[in-house]
Amino acid sequence: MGERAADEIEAARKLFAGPCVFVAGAASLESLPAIALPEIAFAGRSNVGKSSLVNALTGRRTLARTSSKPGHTRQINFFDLSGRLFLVDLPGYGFAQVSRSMKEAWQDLASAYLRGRPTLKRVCLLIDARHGVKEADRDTMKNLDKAAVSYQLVLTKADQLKPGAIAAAVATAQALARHHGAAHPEVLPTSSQTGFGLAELRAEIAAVASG
Ligand SMILES: Nc1nc2c(ncn2[C@@H]2O[C@H](COP(=O)(O)OP(=O)(O)O)[C@@H](O)[C@H]2O)c(=O)[nH]1
Ligand SMILES: [Mg+2]
Repeated sequence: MGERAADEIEAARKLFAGPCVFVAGAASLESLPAIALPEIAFAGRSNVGKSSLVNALTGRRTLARTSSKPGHTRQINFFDLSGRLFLVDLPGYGFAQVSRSMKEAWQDLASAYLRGRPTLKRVCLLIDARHGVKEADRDTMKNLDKAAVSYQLVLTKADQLKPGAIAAAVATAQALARHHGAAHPEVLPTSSQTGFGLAELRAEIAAVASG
């Protein structure tokens, strides 16, 4: 499995080369944009590379703000890709540098969005390829299973590993995904820095959004 046809790769490349505009930054459920397009959300621990991946997928350097400071993205950011889908950059979890109450407020928002958004087609659950699935990721996986929200594990920062270690990290994550009801069986390794794996992830997102 996993081999994408060349025409799917090319169609996805074109889609992601199209216009991508910031729609809204929602800090509360009331300020979410109206339901309009299929949505693909990016979730994961703070600093895992969510904003970098949204930028790299769309070939923009500064669309989603990136930061070396964990916990930087404090709202849910929506980007309209070519009028075809919304890319959704979620606040990270597991950060240590904010107060407990702020942390809970952000997480409540993210989990309410994940559980209750009818147009949400897929969550890309980002995992640092060097660190693998952590406790907080397992909690998120369980919650997504429970809410029956389709998700796929996406390994980030693969440029930091040798090819053999990437393959091993993918295998480990895939073995785990098999035990989770709502998890896609295939795990995609990526690097926002080198572009590794981005064509395949674009094709997966394009297929899910149009399906
Ligand atoms: N080596 C490497 N570093 C990355 C990659 N993607 C993101 N980073 C770095 O990881 C840090 C956090 O990235 P960011 O996108 O802000 O993470 P977020 O908190 O999940 O949105 C930044 O210092 C990025 O430069 C990658 O593919 N490779
Ligand atoms: Mg971010």
